[in-house]
Amino acid sequence: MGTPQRDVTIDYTTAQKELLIEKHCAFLTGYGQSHSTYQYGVTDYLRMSGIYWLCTCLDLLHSLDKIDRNYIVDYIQKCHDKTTGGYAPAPNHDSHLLYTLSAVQILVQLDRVDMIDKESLCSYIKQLQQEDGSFFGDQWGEIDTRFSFCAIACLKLIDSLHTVDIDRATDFIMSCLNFDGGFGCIPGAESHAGQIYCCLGFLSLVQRLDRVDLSTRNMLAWWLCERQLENSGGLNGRPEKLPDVCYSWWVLASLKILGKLQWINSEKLSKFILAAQDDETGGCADRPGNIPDPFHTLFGITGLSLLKVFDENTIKQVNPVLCMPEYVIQRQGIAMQLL
Ligand code: GRG
Ligand code: ZN
Repeated sequence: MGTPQRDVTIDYTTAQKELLIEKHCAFLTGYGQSHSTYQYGVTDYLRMSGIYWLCTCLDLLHSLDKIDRNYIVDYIQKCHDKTTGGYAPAPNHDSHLLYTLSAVQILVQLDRVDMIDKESLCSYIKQLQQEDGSFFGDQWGEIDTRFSFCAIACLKLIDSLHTVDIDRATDFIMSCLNFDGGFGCIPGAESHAGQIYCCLGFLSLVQRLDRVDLSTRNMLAWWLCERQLENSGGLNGRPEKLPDVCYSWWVLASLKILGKLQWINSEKLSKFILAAQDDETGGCADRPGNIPDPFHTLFGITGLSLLKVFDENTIKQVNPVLCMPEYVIQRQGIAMQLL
């Protein structure tokens, strides 16, 4: 017997079916400007990633001209921690690999790599690597395959992969592979679609997808496509969980890396994503009817981009590994492995 499914019921006869581009752009730009709101005040601990979500989504929607580039570049400089070489989510916060990746992604996207002090960034990342190849997220020592991905993605974006021990880092990722074909955050931890994206993304960037053998790849692709729920068409992140728009990214990007995107029912999933748009405020929520936010708006749009349900004049092509517009990756001449 398969695992039971939990799902939500959506009335697709009345659900939103059109892509609300103008409203999403207004929602995203408004989010970046509403500095006096409670929401803004309580989210400074992740602001750098918030800016990355906004910029990437606006760029994919052909609206990057709506942001104040100088303000953003200036903000990123204020978050640079000269002591460690990394970036913090907000000025006077501690640097962390998660926000370092977001800062590097934004600077690359805005074509301002000249603002990056490569040497100090590389030494920051290098000193976070451990004996077993894993990476601390910051000075406090949490280990997670997310941080391995962040370290390698940052280095790849500045053409400095050689800075760390790639073989050991790859061995650590492989030690997080589970019997079901999925990956967890540390060895022995449960498979989760977000961690699977990080591990496959890592292997793609270091061009070592050969470390996952053919039968494991198939098992993993099965596990991933079983995330699609019968009733709503949305994807969950692991068995028995509810569907959530952000898994349209974590699951689809993973399937794209494995060359198995066609194992998902694209029509049902795109209906679910479109239904999760808020037709009053703009933006996407995790599920239809919930409150929208920039995180789920980005991953709804990137999911639709991978599914190619709209043409490139509507949503630009997204890179499945770095979650940045594909034209930026091409401009930088960054190569990665896709099966
Ligand atoms: C460049 C896109 C990009 C990412 C950088 C931070 C990172 C690398 C990846 C995060 C991967 C990850 C773990 C995503 C999952 C996020 C999420 C929805 C977590 C919620 O998990 P639960 O267990 O929710 O609270 P469920 O859906 O299982 O109920
Ligand atoms: Zn989510």
